[in-house]
Amino acid sequence: MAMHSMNMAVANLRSPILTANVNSSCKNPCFKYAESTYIKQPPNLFSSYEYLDVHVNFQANKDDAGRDLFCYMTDNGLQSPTMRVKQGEHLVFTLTNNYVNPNTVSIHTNMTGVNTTMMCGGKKVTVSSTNIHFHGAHTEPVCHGDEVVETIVNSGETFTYDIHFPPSQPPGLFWYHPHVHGFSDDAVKGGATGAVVVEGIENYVPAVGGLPEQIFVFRELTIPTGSIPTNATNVPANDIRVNDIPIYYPHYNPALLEIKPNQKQFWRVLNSGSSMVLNLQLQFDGVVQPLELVSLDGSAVNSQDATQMGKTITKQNIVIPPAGRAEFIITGPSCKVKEAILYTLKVETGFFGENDPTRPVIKLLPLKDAKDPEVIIPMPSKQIVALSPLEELYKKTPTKTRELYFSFAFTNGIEFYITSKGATPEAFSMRSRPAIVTSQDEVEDWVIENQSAELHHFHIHQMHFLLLEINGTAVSAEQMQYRDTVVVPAWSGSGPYPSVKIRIDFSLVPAGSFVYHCHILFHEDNGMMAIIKVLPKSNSGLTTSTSSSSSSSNHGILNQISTGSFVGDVVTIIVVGVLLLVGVTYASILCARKQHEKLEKKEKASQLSDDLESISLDRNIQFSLGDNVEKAPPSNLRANVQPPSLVNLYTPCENLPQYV
Ligand SMILES: [Cu+2]
Repeated sequence: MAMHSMNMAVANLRSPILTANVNSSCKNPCFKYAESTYIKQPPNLFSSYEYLDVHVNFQANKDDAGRDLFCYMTDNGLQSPTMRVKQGEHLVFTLTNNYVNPNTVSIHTNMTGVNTTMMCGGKKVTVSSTNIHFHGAHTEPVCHGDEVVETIVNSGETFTYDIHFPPSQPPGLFWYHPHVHGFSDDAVKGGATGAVVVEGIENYVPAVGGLPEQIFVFRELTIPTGSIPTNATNVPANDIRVNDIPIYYPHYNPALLEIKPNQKQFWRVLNSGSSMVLNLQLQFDGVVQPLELVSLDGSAVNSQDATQMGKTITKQNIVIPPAGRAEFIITGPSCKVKEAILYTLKVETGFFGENDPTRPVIKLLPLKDAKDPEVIIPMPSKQIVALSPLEELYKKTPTKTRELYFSFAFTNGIEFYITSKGATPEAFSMRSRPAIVTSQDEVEDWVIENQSAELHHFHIHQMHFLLLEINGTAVSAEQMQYRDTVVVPAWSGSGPYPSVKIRIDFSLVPAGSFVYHCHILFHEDNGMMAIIKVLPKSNSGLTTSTSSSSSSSNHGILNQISTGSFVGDVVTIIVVGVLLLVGVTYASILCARKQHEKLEKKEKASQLSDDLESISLDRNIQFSLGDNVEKAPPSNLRANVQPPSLVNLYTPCENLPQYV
């Protein structure tokens, strides 16, 4: 971190952007803590003089169970730090890609026919390519900004992002992660995620002023196939880890959190999994505790209505889709509470959806001498009564309505789509042109339907949108919040398709091209993404398209053969039939595909070059560092042996349990 001036930042960006600078100094990359250990906060990096200037390495590793792990590490060994900036400030994020993969020479098939002269950074996409998306930032989708389609950072290369959070950026919890089409699922599931905090939420929701802050970054961890007993039931799609403490199936020993008795804390939860849905509930001795919801997706609740601004919403459980965030106030257990547990409850994901069962994730231990977290939220410096300019969008009249839908088909194995009604479904590729063109003149309502029996999670870059309806019914005042990611429920196989209706004020959105997609990243990698192009305000003389006419020549041709309602009905019937017939096949294909990918990776791993051998040497010292870094592989924990738990040594409010 360094003091920075605007000129220095600009000069930095004008210097050569790609250098052969593989930093091999990152030791112990992508470590995990042992299960049932105390939660530590991710390291914090704070802005200074309007800039946060960081150098971060994209690192890869494998654990002893053979899982691919990915993470970000600073040169001095901070793993996946939280970037803390204020409204109006810059995050200057220099990324070095240290991921070496023997398959690097093979170019992603999506690149065929791509005009690489238009690309920013690397000119090819391989399995070791990476880049960064700053999720939820209201910033420009340009080269060196928050642009994910044409920006590629290949192995050994260094690239600098300058992310300007505008003064109107809602303060709250955001995050960063790789977003290379075709490879985002593995990287995010492997753990390459970190939090971004835009400071100042206390001025919007004064109730958080003075509270200790806990950031919880939830990630996934694949379950090695061979470790699951043959008679196992209710196996989750993935294990969960919170702040890099794993919670392994089947015993689900939660991570431990020490907290002063009855203490109020401000919890900021990021679901950075690539597919899991969290459904958080806090229970003390089986009694559900209130969660005072402060913010969703980094936007204070009740921002849509100046008369309610600053008021929290009392919830018994909070659903957080992959990529979503929830910030809320909890009150810690008293000394009389014997068991205080934060659970994630089972989520209905649809017939084809993954299994996200009920699991304990954090056990709260009231301790009189509990240490406070590093960050205490400041007291409000001013009371802001409306989150300008997002306020009162619900009162505006939309200038345009669009209809989109999620679907999939067994093309090229399996493809996933997000399609504007009337257009032909098309899996996203690096060649894709904008599917929607609009302008900053428009206020648009989008109805997004789910025509498949698995839920999807709609996300659009560079903005927040307002949730208006679910399944054609206006949502309650409590649900009508600004978000950047929203669940679109699964279709049951009969009846109307589930849908959500959202409103976007494009006058508040940066001009340029960016993407919208499902945030189940396996779906995104396999096509469920499209580009929207936002033109500047109308005095430029440019025109915009409607939902049934796109500026893209491809889409224009497809629209000429768009279907009518009768054909639409026939298609619906066919879709129903296909869904019923191929349900089991679909699941088998997914399993087989995953299995095949794992085998491929195993084969490739056996061809590792000297580069990877050196990484392997690093790995040998990985588990000797740190008090609670995981030393034993988790595979033995799948057996019917309950590992020892620190909790057995614990007496509420008296003794601080020691590590064993
Ligand atoms: Cu999806």
